[in-house]
Parts: sequence; structure tokens; C-alpha cells
Amino acid sequence: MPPILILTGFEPFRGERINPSWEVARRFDGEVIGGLQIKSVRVPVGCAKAARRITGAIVRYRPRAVLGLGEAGGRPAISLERIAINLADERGALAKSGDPGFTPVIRGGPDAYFSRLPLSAIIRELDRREIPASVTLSAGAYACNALMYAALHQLRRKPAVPVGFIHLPYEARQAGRHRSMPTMALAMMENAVRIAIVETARAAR
Ligand code: PCA
Repeated sequence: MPPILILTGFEPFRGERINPSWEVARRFDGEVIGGLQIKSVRVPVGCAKAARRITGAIVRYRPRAVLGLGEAGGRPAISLERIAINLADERGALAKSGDPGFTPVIRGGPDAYFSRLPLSAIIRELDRREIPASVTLSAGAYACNALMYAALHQLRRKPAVPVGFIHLPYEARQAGRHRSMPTMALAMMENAVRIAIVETARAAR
């Protein structure tokens, strides 16, 4: 069996019928790309739940690489996240107003981890194919950030394993509920993720 690349996507949330991250992730399950076999894992939306799911998957599959996907409604482009922080805003309070207090993703963990994906190589390839993408400096403080942080923490002693996270825009089918928001076609997001997997697999060798 080839070594595993864990590819995660989230369940739909906030009343959506789909989550583009799972729509993309599930399409790759079982494929072998760049010598790595993709294991698609569906993740529940919540900081603690997401951290638990990815930690369990890493223990179970002993991956050679981990790539998380999530939905960032309103963003116009593929976002390659640079940083995961040790802050879990479980109810989305930070995003609204007020001080939710400080709840870490992992008690005693460092404040932040940097992505271990080959970001420059991925951006270069996405640019070449005219897929809008950028490196972004915050994955937020909700489930996506928690998943990215927990994965990087779990694999902190395996620095050769690429680990990171990509946020996707709304998918075209979600446009009806978000009329003034940017969306992207599923096929383009799938292409983008394939490119990210190819470059990540190259980096994992
Ligand atoms: N996006 C949310 C959680 C699940 C998802 O797809 C986030 O950005 O944290």
C-alpha cells in the first residue's frame, strides 16, 4: 500500500446544503497522486470535534502528508493558509463581538504553527493555470484553524511531513443564498486542490 495523504473536508454548516471542501475532498478518495494514496476524511464543524477527528485520523493512518480543506464564504480566491493559532473560538463569538475569553486548541501548545506546505510552488502552479489564489495570514479561530493547528501539533516531531490548510470560496451552487458573494466552480477548485496535492507529494519525498 502506498503511503497516505490525508485530505479533509468539512460537513455543511450555517444552514448550507453543501460544503465545497467536502465536495472536493470526497472526489479524491482512493486516488494515488505523486505516489501517495488519498484518504478523504469528513470532519464535523466545531473546534474540539475537528481537532479530535484529525488527531485520530493521523494516529490511525500515519500519513506522509496532511492537507485540510475548508469553506471561507466571501473570499474570492483559493486561500493557502500560512498560520494556525492556538485559539478556539467555539461559538464564533470573536467573529461577532465581545471577548469570548481564551480557550486554546491544545492546552500548553505554542501560540502558533506555520504551514508546512510548499506554498510558493503551489501558488506558482496555480498562477500558471490562472486559478485565483493567494497566501493568507489567518485561518480564523474556528474549526478550520483548530484542525490545522491540531494537525501541525500532532506532527510537530515529524518535520518532513507536509501539513497545511486551504480555504475555498463558496461553490457556484451556493450563490442563491449569497447573491453578492464571490463563488468558484467546483471543477476549478478541484483542479486547484489537485495541483496542491501534486506539489505536496513532491515535497513529501
Ligand atoms: N469553514 C469553517 C469551519 C468549517 C468550514 O468549512 C472555518 O473556516 O473555520
